[in-house]
Amino acid sequence: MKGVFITFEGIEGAGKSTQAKMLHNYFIEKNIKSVLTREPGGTALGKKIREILLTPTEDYFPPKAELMLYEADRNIHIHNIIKPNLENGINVICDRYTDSTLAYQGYARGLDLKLIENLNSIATEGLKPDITFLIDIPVEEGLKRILNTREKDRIEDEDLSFHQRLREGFLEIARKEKDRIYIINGLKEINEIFNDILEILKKRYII
Ligand code: T5A
Repeated sequence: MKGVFITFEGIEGAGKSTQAKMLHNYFIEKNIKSVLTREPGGTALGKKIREILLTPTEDYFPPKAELMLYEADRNIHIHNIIKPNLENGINVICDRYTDSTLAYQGYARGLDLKLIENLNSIATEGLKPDITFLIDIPVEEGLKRILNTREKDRIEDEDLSFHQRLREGFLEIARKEKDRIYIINGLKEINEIFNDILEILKKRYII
């Protein structure tokens, strides 16, 4: 039997990593095989790409170069982690995936959405998540949470309008793919959000 492919998406500081980790721990406690991974940087090669993508640089970083690096990271990730685990019946929980590219490089940066969809499909070799949780919070709240914990990276350092377009982009993507993407209110308390996620997984017969 194949594993279930679950992705978490959202703006900066939405609480995706927190919920992805909680779900992974839940599976492990229930003796359900699970792998927790992320993009960019889910593989050894991907970690090098992540560093290039997120470290501030003096060079002009063309949006298309940025896009192709995210897609290269994804293709390496698909071959080394995502597909092999799913094929071995292991659930894969991925912190960010193709919707992030559409939202960041497409809706926020302004690259052509069709171009991104094509590259997403090449990078993933057609593999879509079974279910996606979009943790939604206002931009100001997400950035506040990040500033409470660490320094902003290259992308978090974009202006407020970039982050607003990003949030709207994610919501638009979710409206277009209602069967796959569930919008979760990220302003709730951490355990309450996790319970909302478990309820949806139960309803979908995933747990
Ligand atoms: N990117 C990525 C692209 O541009 N294109 C792409 O194709 C892809 C894949 C990756 C960057 O790359 C970009 C997006 C990103 O800019 P990242 O590290 O994966 O970077 O993404 P971040 O959003 O930066 O990850 P964060 O860890 O900062 O945000 P999370 O995961 O949403 O938030 P989390 O869970 O770490 O929580 C942040 C803080 O809030 C608290 C947590 O304890 C933590 O302190 N928190 C809550 N506080 C109150 N209430 C809640 N419900 C809370 N939930 C969490």
